[in-house]
Amino acid sequence: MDRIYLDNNATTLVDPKVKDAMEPFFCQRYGNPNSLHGFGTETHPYMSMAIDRLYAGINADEKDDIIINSCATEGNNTVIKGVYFDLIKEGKKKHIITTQIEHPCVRESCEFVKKLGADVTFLPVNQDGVVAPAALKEAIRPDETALVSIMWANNETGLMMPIKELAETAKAAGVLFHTDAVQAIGKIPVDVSACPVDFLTFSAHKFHGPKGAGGLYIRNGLKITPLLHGGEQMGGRRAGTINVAFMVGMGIAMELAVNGLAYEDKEVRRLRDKLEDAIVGMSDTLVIGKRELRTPNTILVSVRGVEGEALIWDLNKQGIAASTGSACASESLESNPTFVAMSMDKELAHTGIRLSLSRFTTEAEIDHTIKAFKKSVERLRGISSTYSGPVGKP
Ligand code: 7TS
Repeated sequence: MDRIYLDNNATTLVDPKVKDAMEPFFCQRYGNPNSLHGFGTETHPYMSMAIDRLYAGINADEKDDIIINSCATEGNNTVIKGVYFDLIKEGKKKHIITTQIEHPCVRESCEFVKKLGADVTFLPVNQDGVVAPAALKEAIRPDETALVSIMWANNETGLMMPIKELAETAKAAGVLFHTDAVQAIGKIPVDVSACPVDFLTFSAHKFHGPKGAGGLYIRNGLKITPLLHGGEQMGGRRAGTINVAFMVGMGIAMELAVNGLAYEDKEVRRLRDKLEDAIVGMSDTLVIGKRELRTPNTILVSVRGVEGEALIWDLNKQGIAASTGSACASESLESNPTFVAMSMDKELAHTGIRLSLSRFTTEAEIDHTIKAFKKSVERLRGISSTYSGPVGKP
């Protein structure tokens, strides 16, 4: 076996069908869509098809907007800074609620607007590792809260938040609701018509599309100050020449991802559970979060006596790619708010590794990973001075 990729929450392989669909837009249909000549106008039907696929993928209404941008980091920055400029700077409202478990692009955007004068609450998660609607309800200040921003699924644990209830809680109080759905699209159904979110961000490279392409869904009629000023692209909501190739690729990737949801729920879940059962069957290992509360592809596991980083390096030597959590967060899992909140065995939950599968992961790869994982843990425990055998045994 050559190499095995189990870091799909960081990024994914571009589906060959997506790559093929993008190909003509580099050297043949490369016109600027805003140009009036044929090179420009011939791109328009392809852009419409792409946007239709994105609308269908999240079940958006035609009155809603989807702004094509460069990544989820851009979408999340746009919402938080846009709301700051629209509602907070003018002194109408001043409060934003987010959580302690958001991706750094949400967390740091909130820290940024906090420095400019916004008041930000970072909600903790409960013992299941999720944000409880009751906690959100309590944190909302009806006359002051401008925005709630809560991720749909966490990138490190795979834990899914009760987004519908959270969005309903915010809407009942008349507060705007944003969700970072990067780790939900292609893993679980995402339907904006069934869930009253105002803003939703996604990123193509997390569902087998190209890196550098993302989308920001905005519910009907909502105005938001743009992050990028310039040309009139995206109806004046996001300036910059449209990357037609990536937009087309993202559209196809969305369609394939949504068509693959049943496979994800059945087959990817079966392979994930097989790997997880084998890991949990080893002594002194802990998987974070109840299975039924997690996306079907993710495992965050902690192994007593073994540093996460050491395990990653050892697996890497065996050709297996895993991660210590988010590639964007350098802090150790010791300070991961989910671990802290779940108040589990602190020594065991001290450090961990994330294994994330995709629809391209095969059974043979999982079987190989199970053997390699056991080998790595035995080797590393053999050289660890802190591990002295399973707890509870002499
Ligand atoms: N939001 C979430 C929930 C993410 O998981 C990521 C990337 C982003 C936003 C940023 O997306 P981008 O489109 O700007 O790249 N998360 C990770 C990760 O877990 N490991 O590496 C990147």
